[in-house]
Amino acid sequence: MKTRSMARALLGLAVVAGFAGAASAKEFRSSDVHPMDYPTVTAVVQMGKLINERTNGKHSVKVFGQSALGSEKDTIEQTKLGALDMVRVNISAFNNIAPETVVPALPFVFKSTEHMRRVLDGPVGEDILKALEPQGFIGLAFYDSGARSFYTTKKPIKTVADMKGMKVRVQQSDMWVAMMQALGANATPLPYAEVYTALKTGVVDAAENNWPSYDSSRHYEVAKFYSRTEHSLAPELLVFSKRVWDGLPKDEQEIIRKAAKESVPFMRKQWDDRETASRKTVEGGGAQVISDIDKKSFQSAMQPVYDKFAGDAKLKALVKRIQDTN
Ligand code: GTR
Repeated sequence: MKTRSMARALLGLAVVAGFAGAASAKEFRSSDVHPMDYPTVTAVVQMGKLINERTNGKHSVKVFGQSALGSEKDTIEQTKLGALDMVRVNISAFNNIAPETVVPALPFVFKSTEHMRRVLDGPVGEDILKALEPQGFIGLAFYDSGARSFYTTKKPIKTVADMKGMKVRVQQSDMWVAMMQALGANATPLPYAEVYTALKTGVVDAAENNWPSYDSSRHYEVAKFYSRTEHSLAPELLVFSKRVWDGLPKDEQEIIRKAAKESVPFMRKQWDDRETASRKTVEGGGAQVISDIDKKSFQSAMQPVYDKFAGDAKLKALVKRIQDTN
């Protein structure tokens, strides 16, 4: 009898602690589509270490990689509901949720990696992160994702004309679908984890990504022509569930925000090394790199995408602020 009432009292305490949220220690769960050694994953692990130190061991972060918790689209949904605490995705996965996120994914919007970093580290970046809040997310940080280029299974792409009628896998974003239409190709939106099989079985003829993803996903084994179109520098994005966030005390929110920002230079260092290493791996693994690309032909085909997805005054202004950043 005594033990039972004690157990009941303990259970009551646990419930109260659960509701209080803020009072209880937590292992924040974060999702990623990449393997555990990928720079987006190691950066979030690093951020978790900082959080753990600075909350004196109270909170920690556990990253689930390799799409173990689901696709980017699904894990964003879970994060909104608070079933997941954090998610690291490419910004394109947010395109259909918050229109401001379309802007940094737009083709050829940045002049260089340095330009992209300066823009996202500044007020434009902050405004885009803030635009996520009404949708249920706290935007914590942007990570690098390098330049995305097309890779194909049958024949290399050199000019826009080569893309005519090609079936191209894209991320689950209407803007990306429109981009393929503008290039004369047919877009097939698919979760990342399904791309290898889609390329292998001929469901698609092409996909596009940066060096590290082309390498770690082993897409280079099934699509060996890598054409350096470098059409988008769409960055990576790390967000926290607003639902979970609102239950945390201010000082802990600050610790999380700061740790996320501090993980950015850590990530960039790893990213730069990884781009070089991945390029070596894919070339060693038989990929044929095509550098002689008519980039102008790609760039000039993109106007309809800008008109449709960055046509209103607010987004046009955001594009202009990017172009005006040195
Ligand atoms: C990668 C990115 C992933 C995912 C993937 C894709 O570059 O890091 O988050 O968006 O591309 O193409 O689905």
